[in-house]
Amino acid sequence: MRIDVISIFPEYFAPLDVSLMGKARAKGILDVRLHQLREWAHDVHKTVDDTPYGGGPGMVMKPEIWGAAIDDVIGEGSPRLVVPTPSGRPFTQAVALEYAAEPWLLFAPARYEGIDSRVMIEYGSRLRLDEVSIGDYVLAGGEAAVLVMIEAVARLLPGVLGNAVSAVDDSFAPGAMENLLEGPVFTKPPVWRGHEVPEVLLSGHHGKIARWRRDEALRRTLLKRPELIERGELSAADLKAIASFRADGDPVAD
Ligand code: JDK
Repeated sequence: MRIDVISIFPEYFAPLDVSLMGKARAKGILDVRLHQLREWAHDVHKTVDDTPYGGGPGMVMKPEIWGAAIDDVIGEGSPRLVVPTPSGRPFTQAVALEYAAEPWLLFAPARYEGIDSRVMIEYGSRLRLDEVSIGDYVLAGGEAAVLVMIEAVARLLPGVLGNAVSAVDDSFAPGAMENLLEGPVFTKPPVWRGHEVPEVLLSGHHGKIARWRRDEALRRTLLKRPELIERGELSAADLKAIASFRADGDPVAD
C-alpha cells in the first residue's frame, strides 16, 4: 500500500520508522512518502496560513498551497484522500478495514483552525474524500490523528502481523466476537505476588476455556461498554452467564 502524507510537520511521523510500521516499510508492504507542505509555499516566509474571512480567532490554511501540493503528489492518480478534522466521520475499525483494502491513501493533516473549505469542495469532486475524526476531543492538528489511522490500517495489511492469528479476531472487528471487548490475558508465572492465573486456563480443557473467555468478555463488556451488546447475538449460554454475574455480586449485571 502507498501512503502519502502532506504536513508542515513531516518530522512528526518519525514513529513510522519503528516497530510494526518500520518492519512493514522495510518489507515493502507499506510505502510511506512524507511531504513538507511549505515546499509549495513560494513567498520568502513560506507562509501557509492567513486570517479567516469574517473574522474570529486563529488562522486558516491557504487553499493555493494545499491545491498545488495535492496536485503534484497525485499526478494522474486518484488516491483516497483523508483529511482529519474534529467534525469528521468517526474513524472506527470498520473504516480501518476499508482503508486497508485501498492501494493508495493520501493524508492531509492540517494545523491552525483547519484548511480553507474550498479545498474540500475541489477535491471532494475529484477524489474520494473522507473528513474523519478519531474521537470527540480537539487536537492541536491532524498529525496525531494520521499516526493513529496509519497504525490501525498497517496492522491489517497482509504480512504485517508476525503472528498468523488474523486481525479479524479483534474486539472491534465487525463480525468478530460480535463486538465484545477482549477478556483478561495471562502468561507465566502461574502465581505472581500471590495473584493466581484462573485455573480453567491451566486445565487444557479447550471447550471450557472458550466458554470462560466468552463469559469474561461478556462480563467486561457489560461493565464498561454495555451499548456494544446486541440482544439478538446472545445465546442461551450467554444469558445464563450474564445471570450468574449477579449472583457473583458483580456490579455489572444490574
Ligand atoms: C485536524 C487543526 C485544531 C481545529 C475549531 C473545533 C469546536 C471550533 C482547533 N478527532 C480530532 N480531534 N481533533 C482533530 C483535528 C484538530 C485539528 C486539525 C484534526 C487541524 N486542528 C483545531 C478546529 C478548531 N474548533 C471544536 C469549536 C480548533 C481531529
